[in-house]
Amino acid sequence: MWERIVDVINEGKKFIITTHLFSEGDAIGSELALKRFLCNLNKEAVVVNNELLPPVYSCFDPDKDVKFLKSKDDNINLNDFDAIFMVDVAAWGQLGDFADMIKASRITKICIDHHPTNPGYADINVIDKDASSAGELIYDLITHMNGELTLEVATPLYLSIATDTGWFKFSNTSAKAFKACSALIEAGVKSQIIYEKLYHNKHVSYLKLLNLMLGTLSSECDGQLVWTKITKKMIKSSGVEFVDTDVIIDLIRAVNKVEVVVIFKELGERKTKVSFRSKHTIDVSKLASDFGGGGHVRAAGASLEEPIDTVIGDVVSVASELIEETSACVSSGSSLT
Ligand SMILES: [Mn+2]
Repeated sequence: MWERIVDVINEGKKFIITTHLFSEGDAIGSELALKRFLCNLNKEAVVVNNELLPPVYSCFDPDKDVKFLKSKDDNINLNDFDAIFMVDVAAWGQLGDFADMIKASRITKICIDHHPTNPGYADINVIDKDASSAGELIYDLITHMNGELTLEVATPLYLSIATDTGWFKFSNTSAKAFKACSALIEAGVKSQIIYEKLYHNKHVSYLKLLNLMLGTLSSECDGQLVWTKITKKMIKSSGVEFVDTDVIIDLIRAVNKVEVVVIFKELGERKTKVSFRSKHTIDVSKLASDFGGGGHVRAAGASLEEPIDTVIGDVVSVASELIEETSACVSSGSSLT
């Protein structure tokens, strides 16, 4: 599966790496690990994203390796590079306007991803929907090439796998993911410190936002569908700088009847981000793709050019319909055996 990519790496000198908008642990971990691995092979590699690094991840990037596409200091000419790696990117649309630049260039386009909705849009595609994370695939590539698992490479790989499996809680928590993490811990990764940096770092303003979000909690379908929203006003009045929705998603998911959790985030007057999570029966990647997004069976998202309340109305009605259809013919998949 890696032959073509190994050839590109061996024959090339200069590489560029990028990932999707709204980047998170898997996206950032994968690109940092790949960059450091390529540099260990004495290649030149730069990470360029179409957005700034979310501040919670800056401790994983002490040398400021992640560059911002629109920064005035770095002038990126894609034709200067041998190949671009797009990691954890399921579709061109997830790259924003960077996609047009990449498509218009002569550069060899490589996609390494694990989203089942990925159509294989690049010149070379390694898409493994059974991989827990893009980071697990980068781990595979590195071990396939007998690369060294230095701590600088291992730490972002662990960040990828741990965050994309919800710290080994989700259905993608596999024996392979644990094997990779076992090797990463042997390489010196400090799991507890990574967890604390990510989740025990919140300001008290975050609890204020959580309180406001819980105040907007609503449900449908006898409590199987629960949603909440984050408006710009709520962010401003609570004073938070970085909104981490994982905590609220986990809180809602802890309620026994809940099957689908939806979080609506207002990004602008006519711009709304929707995050979907499900527990057992609903394929939220299908739900997300109905609204122009995509993702996984249990975690997916979409961005819409509509005001938040319009989006809430549309999404809740489609999701309710799907839940009602599904619960009529499927029993819960929560059996232990
Ligand atoms: Mn991922």
